[in-house]
Amino acid sequence: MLHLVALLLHCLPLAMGQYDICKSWVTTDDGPSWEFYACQPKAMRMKDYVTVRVDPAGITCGDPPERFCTHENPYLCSDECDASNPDLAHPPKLMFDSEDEGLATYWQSVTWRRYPEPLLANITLSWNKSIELTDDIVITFEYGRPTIMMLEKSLDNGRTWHPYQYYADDCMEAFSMPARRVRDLSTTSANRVLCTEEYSRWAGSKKEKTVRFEVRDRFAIFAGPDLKNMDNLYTRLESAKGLKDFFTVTDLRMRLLRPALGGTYVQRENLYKYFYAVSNIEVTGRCKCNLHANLCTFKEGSLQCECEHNTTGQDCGKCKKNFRSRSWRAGSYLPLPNGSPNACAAPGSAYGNCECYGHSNRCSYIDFLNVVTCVSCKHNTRGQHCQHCRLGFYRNSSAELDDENVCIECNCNQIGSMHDRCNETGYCECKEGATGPKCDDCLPNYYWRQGCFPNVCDDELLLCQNGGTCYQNQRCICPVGFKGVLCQQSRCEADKKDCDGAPSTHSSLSTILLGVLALHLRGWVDL
Ligand SMILES: *[C@@H]1O[C@H](CO)[C@@H](O)[C@H](O)[C@H]1NC(C)=O
Ligand SMILES: *[C@@H]1O[C@H](CO)[C@@H](O)[C@H](O)[C@H]1NC(C)=O
Ligand SMILES: *[C@@H]1O[C@H](CO)[C@@H](O)[C@H](O)[C@H]1NC(C)=O
Ligand SMILES: *[C@@H]1O[C@H](CO)[C@@H](O)[C@H](O)[C@H]1NC(C)=O
Ligand SMILES: *[C@@H]1O[C@H](CO)[C@@H](O)[C@H](O)[C@H]1NC(C)=O
Ligand SMILES: [Ca+2]
Repeated sequence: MLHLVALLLHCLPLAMGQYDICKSWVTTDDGPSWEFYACQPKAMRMKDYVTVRVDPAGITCGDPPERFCTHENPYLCSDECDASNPDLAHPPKLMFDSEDEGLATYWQSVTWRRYPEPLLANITLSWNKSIELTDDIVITFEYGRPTIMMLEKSLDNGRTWHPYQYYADDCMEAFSMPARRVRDLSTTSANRVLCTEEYSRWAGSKKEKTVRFEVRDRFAIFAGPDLKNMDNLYTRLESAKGLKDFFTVTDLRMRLLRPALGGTYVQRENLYKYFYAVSNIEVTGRCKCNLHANLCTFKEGSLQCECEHNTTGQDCGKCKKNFRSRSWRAGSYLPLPNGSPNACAAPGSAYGNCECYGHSNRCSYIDFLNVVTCVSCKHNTRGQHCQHCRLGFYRNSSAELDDENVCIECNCNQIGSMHDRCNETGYCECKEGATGPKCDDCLPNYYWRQGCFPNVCDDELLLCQNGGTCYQNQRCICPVGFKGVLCQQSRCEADKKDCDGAPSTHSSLSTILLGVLALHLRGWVDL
């Protein structure tokens, strides 16, 4: 029978909203203990933690000062951008400030004075932390939205980039893609990268200011129009491959490819009205903590999960030291409503001190040795604690003991080496004449031919004699009349009968005839 306290605490996670507590103290028949749940931090305004970079250099207006005008007032070009004057400057940070006074503050680019050369700008946002988007990305443009732009994302702190969404007033012309709307996607295409024309057409710069990346519309495919059925979304996030990752980013990049044109063609005589101006970039999301943390704090310039469940790392992506008797796993939203914590195994459970560095999740007690040992070590490890490398592998010196890459295959050359074991630095043991870490090279004065063999001839010590030439260190090609490994032997000495130098006076007619016949045959064969 459960005590009332337990019942009350059980209801707590639901009352407070889903997945926002990691553990609670419950009392059962066996006495009080902790109960653990899958948990995640609250969604936050991510623009407060971002670093921004605008490319190329010199794309921000005001250096030197420049005049510009608007599509609404194209012949009154009295506005000025001046980087040296705080009142007239438009630096990138104005895309992330809070506009308390209600007055729009914005980053602004130089004008399109170099037309027809394209006016290109990249705005790159970096968090140095995996973020899970929970609401739409909303980019607000003053003075008109770009006619062509692209949104890209990175999942690895900017090392690789992937298209996220394409935006154009004519998708076919700009990207050779048909125009689609997120609202028309289905459960199987919810993570499709598409081109939309919804945010690029001219509708007056005051009326339509925002460009969106629609996270809510994609969630709604599973959770219904008002996101009422979040359980269904969470179930899908666990089961549909790639769906969670689709909403995860470490960096975002807006590639602005063509500015607003005011609904007509580019007017070359007035290029001061073409530029980009962004007043706000709203990114709402939560730290990705693999369902092992409900807090995420800003420390030393970076977001960091406050990991529970005896996990650690920026994303709670591994088990704490001494809690590695089981492989690390992310928490799961399932089963509903509390999910599974998939906590790292704590000491005190069955074989508390069985450390396997994450290479095994099973320990066994060996009676006659009185030791607990890891069973079926993975990642090419072996040993009581999976702390050694299997034969034919060596220790990766730049990897921790709990790294999946801790053991590297020796890769000894099968022919050149004695066996496929190697020493701690990856060196194989070579047969005679072979060398190199993997024994796939030959020592000087050896040549490679299914193994290393000593040179028969070379240009220094083992010289072919009597005008013979050395062929690939393997043999001497001897001139007519000589033979032997180094052509050191005259055929005359070896076989007095067909000695070229001194033709025999006793040669009979038949030998001559045979010779002629031989020449004829050779000629015939050559033909
Ligand atoms: C913008 O970033 C892309 C890569 O994502 C790069 O190819 C392009 O050259 C950049 N453009 C500018 C103007 O820096
Ligand atoms: C990124 O975050 C990691 C982990 O918090 C930190 O060690 C590193 O210094 C950060 N890098 C930058 C460029 O801020
Ligand atoms: C984590 O380890 C602590 C001991 O340091 C233990 O009290 C706690 O129950 C463990 N948590 C989980 C989820 O295993
Ligand atoms: C050694 O380990 C590091 C860290 O995990 C990894 O990046 C590297 O690829 C490993 N080296 C090899 C040869 O596997
Ligand atoms: C491994 O073998 C190589 C070549 O024989 C040698 O230079 C190296 O010192 C050896 N490393 C160790 C750790 O024994
Ligand atoms: Ca602003």
